[in-house]
Amino acid sequence: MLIKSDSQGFIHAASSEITSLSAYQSRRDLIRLMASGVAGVAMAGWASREALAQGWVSPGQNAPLKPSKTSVPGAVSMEKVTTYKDATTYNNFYEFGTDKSDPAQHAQSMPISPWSVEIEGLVKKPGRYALEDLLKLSAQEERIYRLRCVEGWSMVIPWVGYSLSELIRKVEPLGSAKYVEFVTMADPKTMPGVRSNVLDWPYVEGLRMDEALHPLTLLAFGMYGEALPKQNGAPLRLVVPWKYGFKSGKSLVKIRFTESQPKTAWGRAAPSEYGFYSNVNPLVDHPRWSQATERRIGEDGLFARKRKTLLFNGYEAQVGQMYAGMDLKKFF
Ligand SMILES: Nc1nc2c(c(=O)[nH]1)N[C@H]1C(S)=C(S)[C@@H](COP(=O)(O)O)O[C@H]1N2
Ligand SMILES: [Mo]
Repeated sequence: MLIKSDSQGFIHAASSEITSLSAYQSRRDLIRLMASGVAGVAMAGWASREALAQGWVSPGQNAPLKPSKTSVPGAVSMEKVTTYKDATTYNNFYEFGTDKSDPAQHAQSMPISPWSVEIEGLVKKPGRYALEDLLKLSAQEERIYRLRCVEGWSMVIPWVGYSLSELIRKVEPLGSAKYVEFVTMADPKTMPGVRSNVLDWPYVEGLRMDEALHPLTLLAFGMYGEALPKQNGAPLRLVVPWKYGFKSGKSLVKIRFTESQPKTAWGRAAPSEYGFYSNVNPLVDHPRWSQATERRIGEDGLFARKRKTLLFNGYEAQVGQMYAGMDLKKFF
């Protein structure tokens, strides 16, 4: 896609498929500039140039999604969004290898159409749900979440999707369902990492029912105004913004409602290192490293300072109540 800005600084796309991204990033920056008191047409020019320079404009290779504004309090971070390039080339997706550059390189051969998600366990409406039906189940919203990896880096990503609770309510879990287990794609033919024993495949994650029903828990189909790139978990993934990144399973194929706490892939691999809750918490260290600070991807210049990691990744006002009275060191 070819993009240029006119004398007023407004972005024009040469192709018909202008992504909502350029428009929305400009809007965001305009709002930020207005708040800082800068006025006039120069603003628009600055915003569009900045959007291009920063690489915020995506290449338009994935199907555009048309998200509406988010309806969930706390779901929009005002921090600078991570560049599309960083968000799509620095990834964890061990099914495609353990290097950060592996997913972008190797995930492209993963077939994602047709795709369906099996709903099973303690639920009134189990069955196989086609991706097309899941996409239509509720209005897609844009949410700009921080994602904090347990390894000590973070990003800010504009996701597109809807609250997982929308799907959960549709399939009607039984009263006995206390947890939700998430199973992701594991195909040794197309995923080189699945042929290795770095983890016990498939990658399994889980949430307590109240966490799964929390409005911030996002079933994501896209990012930056487009369908998810494969390396980021196409065609659908979870995003749980107050937990370490590994709780956000990519390329979901199964959602199971259970009475007992699911055995997660990382929990089975290293139980003393990766607890079931894995809430972001600067006061609870990983046994091998501190969790007090983080490096924001894109800010790693010579003079870049480390950021202080926030309790529940900054979402304490929204989610803290779910853990009232819990010993967060014990339930790490
Ligand atoms: N299936 C699957 N999902 C996964 C992972 C994985 O290896 N396999 N890695 C997790 C980890 S450790 C992180 S930090 C996030 C990274 O998401 P991103 O690459 O879109 O930023 O995905 C999570 N989801
Ligand atoms: Mo992670």
